[in-house]
Amino acid sequence: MTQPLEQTPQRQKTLWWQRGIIYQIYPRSFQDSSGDGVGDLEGIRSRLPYLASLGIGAIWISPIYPSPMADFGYDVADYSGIEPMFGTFQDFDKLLAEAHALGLKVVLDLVPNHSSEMNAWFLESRSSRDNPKRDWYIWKDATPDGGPPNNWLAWFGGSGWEWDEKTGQYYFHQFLKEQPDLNWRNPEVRGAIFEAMRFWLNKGVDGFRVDVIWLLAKDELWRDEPPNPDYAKGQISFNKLLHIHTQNQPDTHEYIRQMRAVLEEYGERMMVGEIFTPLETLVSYYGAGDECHMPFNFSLILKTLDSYTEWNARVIRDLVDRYDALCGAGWPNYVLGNHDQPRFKSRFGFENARAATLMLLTLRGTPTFYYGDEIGMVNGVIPRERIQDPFAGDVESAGRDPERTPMQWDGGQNAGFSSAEPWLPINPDFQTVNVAAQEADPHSDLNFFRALTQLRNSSEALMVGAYRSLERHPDVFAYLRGKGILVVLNFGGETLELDLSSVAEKANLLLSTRMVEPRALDLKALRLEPHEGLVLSI
Ligand code: ISL
Repeated sequence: MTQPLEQTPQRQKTLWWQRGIIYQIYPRSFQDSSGDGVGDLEGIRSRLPYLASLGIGAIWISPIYPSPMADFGYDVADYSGIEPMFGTFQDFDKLLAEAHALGLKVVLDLVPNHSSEMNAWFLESRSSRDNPKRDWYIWKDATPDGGPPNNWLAWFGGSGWEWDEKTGQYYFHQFLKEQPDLNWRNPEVRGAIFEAMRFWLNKGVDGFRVDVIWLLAKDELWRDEPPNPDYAKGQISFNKLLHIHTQNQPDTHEYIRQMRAVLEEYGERMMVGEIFTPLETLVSYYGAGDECHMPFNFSLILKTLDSYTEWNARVIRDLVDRYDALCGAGWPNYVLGNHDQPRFKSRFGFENARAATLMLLTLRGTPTFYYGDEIGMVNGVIPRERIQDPFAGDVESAGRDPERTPMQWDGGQNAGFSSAEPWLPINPDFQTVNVAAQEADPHSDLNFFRALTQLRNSSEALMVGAYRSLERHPDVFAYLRGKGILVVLNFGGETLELDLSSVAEKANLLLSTRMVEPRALDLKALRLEPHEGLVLSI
């Protein structure tokens, strides 16, 4: 089991994924080099110097495998290939080598719960009932009245069962019908996924972000799921049931241990699992230090699967306190945004974005940061006729497209993302919110982000020091990191004066969200401007 860091004898024992910031790249939207309006590997490679300048430790790239793109890559047609739209193996190898030369780790997305319906495995499986791969997916007979075998639903709407005319059975899919679930109870399936992992690990990738890892095992008795008594109109239809037979099944932990064992063959590699479950259950995915290195902690985004966490000092302090304690010997982590969730600047309010960034990078644990958030990108505006996300149908909105708009590199044509019309519209704010404009402004969001990562990377206390929150003003979240760092965040719109002299008399300001000059401050009367965040040394 991983030791709490304070107890590890030498600090160099901490690993890259504990010290470094993970930066998520949605490859379709980062940089297009081929002129088709969709981002690609060569585009990412061309932006490596920018990525290195951010002070991050690793990039996680959303799926780049061959895919019909029903769910934009989360429908994998070949686990050991590269989607031609994204490039070639040569492009990938070059990207990996150059990233490593710049000191950046590369984490790939692994989607083991389901494949694409166009995956050769599924094509075989659906070809006949006696095909050797029939049992690689989940096939069931209809009920006597011809209905699906049980009431299980798909996340993106409707029944989770799809009738296959040719072979006269239903197959199960937790997402789109184009994404059939693999049968993880079949050891051949597990072996095939482990082989795919080894394929990429042999190439030198540093780890995997594992898609919906908590859904791998399904109830062996295929029991109906009970209705959700708290279901309210307006929620996605998937929430009509309580998913007690398709989520968090005990056997999933065994499958994760087997995946972890594959990673252990390669030394210092990392697996971060995508899991949406209350914190008490979430931490069970550390296992005994033999499951996920990190189960993603989405609590700064979601309160429940249907409601967002508010930007409220008490709410956030309580959840950080609870989570930090629950982690025990497991290494914590925090996420503010990803390709499935509205941009945090839009969620928390524009005025709070810097304080939120400062918090993410100063809490104890690995931060995962979403591309574009460092320049303050907000939810994009998607006209109805340009909606791409298949999930949008069920939620009656643009679904997840607003957080997937192209990276804003400059104020020129298509924001420097592509020479062609981009697959999703560029945000209307791109002329002011872009990398080139912000490079030139020492007080920009981009340069604030760099100052923050620089500070974090130079401070043992910020990277690995213990966390302890302080009880103070209702609008303030303040905490100590290690022995010498104090972080104070004003969540409200009022100027405040705090007496923090019980912590120390004097402090040195290291960084403020307002980017004022570093200076000595008196903690007996510490002034905080509205929405301001401070990192202080004491
Ligand atoms: O996006 C969501 C709601 O905003 C989630 O319900 C999401 O679908 C779910 O968390 C699973 O996400 C992952 O698997 C999906 C894929 O569409 C997502 O992009 C991926 O992050 C199926 O592979």
